[in-house]
Amino acid sequence: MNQSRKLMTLDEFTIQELRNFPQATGELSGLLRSIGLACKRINAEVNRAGLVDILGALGTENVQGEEVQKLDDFANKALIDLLNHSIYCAGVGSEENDDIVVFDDPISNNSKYVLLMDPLDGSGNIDVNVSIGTIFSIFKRISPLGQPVTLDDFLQPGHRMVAAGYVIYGSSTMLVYATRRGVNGFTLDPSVGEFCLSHPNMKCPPHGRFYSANYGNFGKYSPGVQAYLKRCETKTTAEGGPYTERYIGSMVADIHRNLIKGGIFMYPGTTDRPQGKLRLLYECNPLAFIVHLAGGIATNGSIPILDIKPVTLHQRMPLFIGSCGMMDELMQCIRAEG
Ligand code: AHM
Repeated sequence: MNQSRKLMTLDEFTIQELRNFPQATGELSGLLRSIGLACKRINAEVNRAGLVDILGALGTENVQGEEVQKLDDFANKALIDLLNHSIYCAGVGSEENDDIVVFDDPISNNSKYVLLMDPLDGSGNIDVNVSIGTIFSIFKRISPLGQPVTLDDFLQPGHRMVAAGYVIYGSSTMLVYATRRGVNGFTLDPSVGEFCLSHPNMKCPPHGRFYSANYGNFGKYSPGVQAYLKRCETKTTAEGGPYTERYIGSMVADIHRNLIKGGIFMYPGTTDRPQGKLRLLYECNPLAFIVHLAGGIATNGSIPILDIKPVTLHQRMPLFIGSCGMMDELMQCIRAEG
């Protein structure tokens, strides 16, 4: 490794981006910095999770009726507290809160942006040391400045998103951040505590060999989805080799791998859960934005995820997302088989 190579930190990167936009106020960069700081705190807790009494369930249920893990709760509070004390965000919608959290003070009411987040995705994996992640998306409010934000500011279709990202707490900790200018990945350097640009201008390969689905649900998938999965079992990839099934059950990790190596991830509707499991606002939308900006595709099986107008904060949506060539093949199967 070339030791003299200068790694650009997340702060340096956002400042450099600002230089290209003299009219920018710096609010979005400030918001990203706050998210980065909160995620460093979450990372520290995730890394210590086996050592302190923070593993396991808190004993309460979130609005989805799922058990809240202690780390989920910590991550949710860390992000909301930090954003509340910053001056860059007018309110937050979180998977862990029933309603939006409005930062109703004179400075926050003049912030342009609202944030939606899944503070700790894949939390069912916390106890077993599998990679988990924080997912977020940023929208410009549609309500007038100077007032508290309203629910409508959060229920905007994904194509209006300004930025989105995720942090994966894995073998290394990485922040992947997308704006309309592209997708960039920053790896946390623990020696200096900074996210450093390690994956500039990320592109999702058009083809890949990984397909990720929960096979336990196979019998409950639609004929089109079953046909595609059978196709992956029997046909060869665009490069000629076999497809490989990889499903971690932690979508940030599954999608991160497929984004870098090429692949497809799906959480389809099932006969007993036609809308699937994943939340449109906290999981599908931000990952769809990132993958789309990297050249991939994300749909609910019939329309692009980013075109869906949300109806409620916590609504669920089937998700098919990944390399454009593989997504085309999937859509052919869905069209042919239903
Ligand atoms: P969570 O928000 O409770 O963590 O659930 C979301 C996770 C995704 O990360 C993952 O892809 C999916 O649930 C796995 O679900 P399943 O175990 O049903 O395959």
